[in-house]
Amino acid sequence: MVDAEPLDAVVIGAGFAGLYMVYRLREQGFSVQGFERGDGVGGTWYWNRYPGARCDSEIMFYSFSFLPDLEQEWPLTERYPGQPDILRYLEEVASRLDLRKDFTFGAEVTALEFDEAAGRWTLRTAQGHQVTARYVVTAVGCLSTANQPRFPGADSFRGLTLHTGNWPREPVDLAAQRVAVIGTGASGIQAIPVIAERAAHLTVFQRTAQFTIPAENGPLDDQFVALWKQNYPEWRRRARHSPAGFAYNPSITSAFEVSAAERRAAFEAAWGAGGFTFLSGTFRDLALDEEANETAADFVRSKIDEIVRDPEVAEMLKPRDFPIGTKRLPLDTNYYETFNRPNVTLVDLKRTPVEEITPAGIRTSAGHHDLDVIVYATGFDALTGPLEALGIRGRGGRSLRDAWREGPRTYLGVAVPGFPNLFTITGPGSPSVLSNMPVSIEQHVEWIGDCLAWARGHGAKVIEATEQAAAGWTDHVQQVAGHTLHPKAASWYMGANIPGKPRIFLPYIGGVGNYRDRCAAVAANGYEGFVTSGEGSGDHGARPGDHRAA
Ligand code: NA7
Repeated sequence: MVDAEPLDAVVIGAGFAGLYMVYRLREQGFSVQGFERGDGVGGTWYWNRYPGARCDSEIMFYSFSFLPDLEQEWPLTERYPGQPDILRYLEEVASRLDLRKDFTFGAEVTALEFDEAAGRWTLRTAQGHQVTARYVVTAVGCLSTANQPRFPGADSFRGLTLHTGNWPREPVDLAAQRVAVIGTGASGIQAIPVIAERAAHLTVFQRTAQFTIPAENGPLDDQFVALWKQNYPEWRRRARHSPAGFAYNPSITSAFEVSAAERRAAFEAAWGAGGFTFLSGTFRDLALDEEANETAADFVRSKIDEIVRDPEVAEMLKPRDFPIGTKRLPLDTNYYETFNRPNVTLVDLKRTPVEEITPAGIRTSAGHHDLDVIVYATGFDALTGPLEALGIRGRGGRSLRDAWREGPRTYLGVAVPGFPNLFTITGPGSPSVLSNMPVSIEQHVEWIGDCLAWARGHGAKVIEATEQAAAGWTDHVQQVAGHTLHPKAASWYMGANIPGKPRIFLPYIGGVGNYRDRCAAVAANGYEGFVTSGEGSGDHGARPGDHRAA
């Protein structure tokens, strides 16, 4: 399957990012083809079909802002949209914009090689497609390469083995089954209460206890929805210029400006209201000051004591290894409550580690658990994993994996020196997973679209971030993270969940609004930090920033 027609651009992925990028480039008159390994659109929401899968962003913010008609028509049913709703939304977007014809589905990209003489990329898939394109835009998501631990004997298990991030499309019947869930991150915390209701018995294998905050999910009031829809443009504007892509005001009060009783009352109110504002909306120093952070952590531990009836189980569930919020804070529905059920057992893997998987279950140092199903809720090789899996080779045949051996080096999280004409939507070094994704995705898609239009307008065939710009940005990303408590946790933000992965803070924590301004300034200054050349490699690097955007 060799496509002889050279393209202007290829886009990899058909989630929020890939759908909008293909649409945008098509509208701008570029010839563009999307490649997607799944058999349909959806990205994250195509793969994560596990029981209880739901978005932790509120539904009002979790959609595109560039489709005003759909924005008005789409029902805002529950506070947090479930996986089936989001998938339906993206399918509707694909239909309305007639996007499926521009994608090749069931096509897993395994090689992307840059031809320096031609200034073009060649893309190959495992299924035998081959195309060339001037530009590559990756829209592969930040959490799409599953982390699959290799326990001894794992292949011998006779029951069903599943991963939350790669859940089958056909319904999985867990009724009357003895189920294990390994992992208590955001996915495990969503899945555990729902699986517990269906399974005969559920054993939860916990390595690190997690803080979680009630989601307080539920139907949205009609009047609230009507008012929200009337004011949508203003909500969207505020989200774009906010710290995390939501239109809420962060607190300006320190945890120590109030009395202990007032502090507790503030946490109690936020716990009752549900959602991420438990941290950002209560006190301004929870992410910055260990003592302040500890007041919130203590509050959650006290809630665990209130909710969980068995004191020994409550103790096992209390997180003590990291400041609250430095690992992604999950939102839950009845998570701690689930451990009061008679059909649920909690196993602490730090005390009694897994020794092996057997044909009949899991053996820990304390004994054997008989099982029919093992669910790995063990997360992802975040941010860098999905990009490194594409087999990207840039100038001099250098692989991206090699270039990032000591951690990702990017300019604005959107471009990589040595890899010309390659753009990474929500790549490492951008707000990405620390933000409401559709807001960050729209900003990247629009910025990349403008950049390619500018390059075309200026006759540039090759555009590439400079080493210097990437070094400056990469240092800045680490510096900003260093002002927070985040580097103190062994989190996937730090690459700590993957053995051998460098410990570097991967996303940009400087805020969505600030980041947007920075990107806009780069564009306004003639794509400062990029170099362009007219044809192939001929005059590479000849014209750094000598154009001004129209
Ligand atoms: P996470 O947040 O990475 O959670 C994975 C969980 O699996 C976490 O509790 C890990 O424990 C545990 N884990 C990972 N490897 C192992 C091994 N080898 N043995 C036992 N336990 C293990 O992934 P999620 O899918 O829950 O969430 C990812 C993001 O998706 C989420 O933050 C949202 O943004 C959406 P650990 O804490 O590392 O000790």
